Amino acid sequence: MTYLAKPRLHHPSLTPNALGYTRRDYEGSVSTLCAGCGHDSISSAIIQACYELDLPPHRLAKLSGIGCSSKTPDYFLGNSHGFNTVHGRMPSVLTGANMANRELIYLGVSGDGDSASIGFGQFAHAIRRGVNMTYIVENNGVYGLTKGQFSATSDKGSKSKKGVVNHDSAIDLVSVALQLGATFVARSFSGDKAQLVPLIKAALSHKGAAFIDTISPCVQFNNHSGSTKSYDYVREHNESVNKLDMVLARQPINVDYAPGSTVQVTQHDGSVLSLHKLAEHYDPTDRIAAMGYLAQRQAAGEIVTGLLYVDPAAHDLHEALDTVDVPLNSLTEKELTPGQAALDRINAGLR
Ligand SMILES: Cc1ncc(C[n+]2csc(CCOP(=O)(O)OP(=O)(O)O)c2C)c(N)n1
Ligand code: SF4
Ligand SMILES: [Mg+2]
Repeated sequence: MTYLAKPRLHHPSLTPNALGYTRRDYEGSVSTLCAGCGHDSISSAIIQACYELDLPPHRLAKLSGIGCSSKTPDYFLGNSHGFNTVHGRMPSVLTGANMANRELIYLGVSGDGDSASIGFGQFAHAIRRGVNMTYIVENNGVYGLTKGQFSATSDKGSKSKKGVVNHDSAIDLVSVALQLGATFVARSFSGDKAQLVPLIKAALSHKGAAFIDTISPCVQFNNHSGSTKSYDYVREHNESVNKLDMVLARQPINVDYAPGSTVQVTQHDGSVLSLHKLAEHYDPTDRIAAMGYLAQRQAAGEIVTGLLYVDPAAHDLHEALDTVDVPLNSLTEKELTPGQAALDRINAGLR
């Protein structure tokens, strides 16, 4: 048996959401990850976010690659569509699924090895194309599943569990996502649920490529004193740029305006992101400034977290390609074979 199903018991005190589902309905099977693994906390944040957003589980599609992180979709959203793809290939499968059926909500879950090493090209192209998805990297700086080798996000100078020093420069996926044109870019920490849950809710409501780099300590191989992805290191160097509240479009929207300290960002679906500034002068709608700020704080040894950039008027790949408004499998023979006159018109347009 490769997984353990959870008993279908609902505690009577669990509160149902607007759809009548409890948090339990968004869970998956029992996790087989190491006790204390950051990835389990991210699964829990995903469950909480989907429950709070009242998302119908059958409208979600979760996709992943290979790795401990990529195993996690088995541990949440047990009633949603799922596809555990090949190592580093999740982005292209997600892009294809999204092109075929634009009505589902796409959640890509990956690891730093999966996205910054073998799948770096796949990651880059899905982001630059603006695929409408939430893309979460569970970033522990190692290949956890294959026993702790450095990944491409391991910081230069950081040490392995056995004391080996990493001499290669790290790829910072947040900086790469900003440079490639992602329209929602955030970084968080698996140990900070108060920050992570609203970020996931906002990303799931965003139309376009939403990327969340989540530092997620690997307790087995990368939670020691020489690591820059350990619980202690991240807690000591975490610098949050803002505190996020997410107000759903279907609720009456009354947000508190605190002049000079709160930014309101309305997304395409009408939901409002209320960002309370913690870092002075930080503007999450200025992409170039965000890139400069990140580089500056990184040089000072800080790990910047929070919503780093959002473009509220983002466009996605379907708009760029001007695709039909409905899933491809709902097209009838009449639409798929419009006849000789339509073909003649197309041919004439190409001459
Ligand atoms: C094509 C291919 N190459 C290599 C592997 C071996 N492999 C499996 S998981 C993995 C790395 C996983 O690291 P990461 O994505 O960071 O996930 P983590 O386990 O750390 O969560 C590797 C190299 C594989 N399964 N397939
Ligand atoms: S090996 Fe590391 S990443 Fe994998 S389950 Fe254990 S703690 Fe998590
Ligand atoms: Mg990893």
